[in-house]
Amino acid sequence: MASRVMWRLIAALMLLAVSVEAETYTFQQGVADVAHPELGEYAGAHDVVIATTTWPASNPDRLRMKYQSGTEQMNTLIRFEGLEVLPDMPEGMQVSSATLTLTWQYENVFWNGATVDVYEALKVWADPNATWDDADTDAPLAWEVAGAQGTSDRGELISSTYMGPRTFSPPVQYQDEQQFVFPLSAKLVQSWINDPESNYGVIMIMNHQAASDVTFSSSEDAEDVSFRPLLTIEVCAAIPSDLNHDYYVDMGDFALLQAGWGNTYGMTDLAIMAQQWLLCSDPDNGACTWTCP
Ligand SMILES: [Ca+2]
Ligand SMILES: [Ca+2]
Repeated sequence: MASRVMWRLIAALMLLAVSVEAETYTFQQGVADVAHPELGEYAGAHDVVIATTTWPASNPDRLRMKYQSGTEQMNTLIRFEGLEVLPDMPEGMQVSSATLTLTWQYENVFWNGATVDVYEALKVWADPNATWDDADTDAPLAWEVAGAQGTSDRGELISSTYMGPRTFSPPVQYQDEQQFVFPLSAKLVQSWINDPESNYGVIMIMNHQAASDVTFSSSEDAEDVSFRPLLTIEVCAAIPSDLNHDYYVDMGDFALLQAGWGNTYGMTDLAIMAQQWLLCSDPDNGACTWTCP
């Protein structure tokens, strides 16, 4: 029985493998995606550091996340506009993964290893006029909680990334031009493509469990455009049982399957749906390991 289910799953995957192909797109300020030159040179990146000090104003070419209880804090806001330039996705295709790559630049050395938390930003923030207290000093529009830390300022935690150890003795440092990859939410990035008006980007905050400080190139870094923040989007077929493409396998998909049994969705095996339902009713479940064919 188990082997029969497995065989059907393999057959379903093989069918998908021949019918669709994954596609990867990159967005970096002033750079054209070599795999998709038709999209042209990208110019939609915005980033700004909001801080309890005046550091950001004199360092527009840097992004920084810092937490030091009672003294200094810095959070970074990043937004990639214009993602609707992506070609219309064929039926059944959607963003399957997205990451943000940042390039390390020396600023401080002798700190603890850093953990950077990424949240969805929920307010329209201005570049470069966002500050620690205001999303936009011109509007004016204040953050609910200074530092964009209120529930109307930021959404759910998207990812929490430990960047590795740093110690004074023995001296272990992050290296100049070392790249760090921060996972984003595929569902969120898909929403930026479908509804550009809802794209407020993300806010990156040093995890408050431990004081630490990290510095990266911003989209204004003129030294080398390849140091600038890089958004990578992978597009491929949705989880086969996610019939309504909302990144969950749940009752909504089952209802669609019932209504269109045997013809509308090409999904006629309840065993496959049940297996994917168990794993993927919560897309943040690490066991929901659907990957592009
Ligand atoms: Ca900037
Ligand atoms: Ca679904």
